[in-house]
Amino acid sequence: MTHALLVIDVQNDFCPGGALAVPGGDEVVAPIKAMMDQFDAVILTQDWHPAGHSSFASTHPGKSPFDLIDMPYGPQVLWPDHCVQGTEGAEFHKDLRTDADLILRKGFRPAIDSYSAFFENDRTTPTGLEGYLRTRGIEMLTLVGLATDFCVHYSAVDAATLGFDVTVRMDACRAIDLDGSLAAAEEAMREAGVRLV
Ligand code: VGL
Ligand code: ZN
Repeated sequence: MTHALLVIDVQNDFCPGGALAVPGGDEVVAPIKAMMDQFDAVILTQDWHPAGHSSFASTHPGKSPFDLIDMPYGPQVLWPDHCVQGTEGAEFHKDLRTDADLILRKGFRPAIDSYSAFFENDRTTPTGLEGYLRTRGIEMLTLVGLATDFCVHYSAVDAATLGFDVTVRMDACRAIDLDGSLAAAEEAMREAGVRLV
């Protein structure tokens, strides 16, 4: 079976010193580097927002980072400005290997956030990744990266729901952990049939 490594959002803004730093975010780089040669394909995702993106608290007067708002597609956490297209914060961590087959950018539509590498947060707009994987004959996915409880979580659940065989390597992931979001994410991933190792 063709097995791909899907590396989620290992970008400067999610590493210590970044705008939306995930505790220990840079610790995933070394294990990911060591794993990359063991797969038939490697795909990197890159969170890639235009300035003034609707997921940024700064776009909504009176709102603060980590507030929850209602968007036309449902509730949305507001974030500090992060991964703005073309900025240093949106670049991959300098030690991440970028010799991947595909770099998939997501979150570029101003009005919709996109945690998952498969569907945006309206849960219906596809990113095109499913078609890429299927046309390459990829049936198994191992996920690593940032953050466990947001982009890794939603990507893993969508992949399993779409019928891929999905494993999350927890040792190569780190979480934001807002109000129990890590425990909830682990529960949701297990329920969807994702293997957590
Ligand atoms: C992410 C929040 C906002 C992530 C991206 O990569 O988990 N989280 N944008
Ligand atoms: Zn984002």
